[in-house]
Amino acid sequence: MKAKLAAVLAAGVMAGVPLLAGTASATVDNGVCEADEFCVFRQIDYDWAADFKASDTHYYNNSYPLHSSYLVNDSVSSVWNRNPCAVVLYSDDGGTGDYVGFLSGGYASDLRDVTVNGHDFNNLASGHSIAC
Ligand SMILES: [Ca+2]
Ligand SMILES: [Ca+2]
Repeated sequence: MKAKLAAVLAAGVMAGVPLLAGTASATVDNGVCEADEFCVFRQIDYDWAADFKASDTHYYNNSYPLHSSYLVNDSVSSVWNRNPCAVVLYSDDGGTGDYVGFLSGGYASDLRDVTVNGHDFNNLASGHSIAC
């Protein structure tokens, strides 16, 4: 069973506003979470970013740009959605499995605190879709 999207939108109001600075022109896949990007982080509290502007439902072939030997798949521990669109993060490859939604501006500083179907979402994400 999939979690209800509404149940996880609360992730956007969790404590800890991200302090990372944006720049005028964001560069995707540079390991810096900039304006208009959707970012996942290997560490809690927004450290080690993988930054996107498009959907990517196959994290198994993504590494963290500034830590290239570390794969994104099953390693995400915090999230910040700076994209103007809502984003759904999936537990399994191909946009399947459990999922958690992040409205534009939504974030979660520690996915251990985001519970979906009785388990937390830490080290689980395998892809995301972006849709306005
Ligand atoms: Ca960037
Ligand atoms: Ca997974």
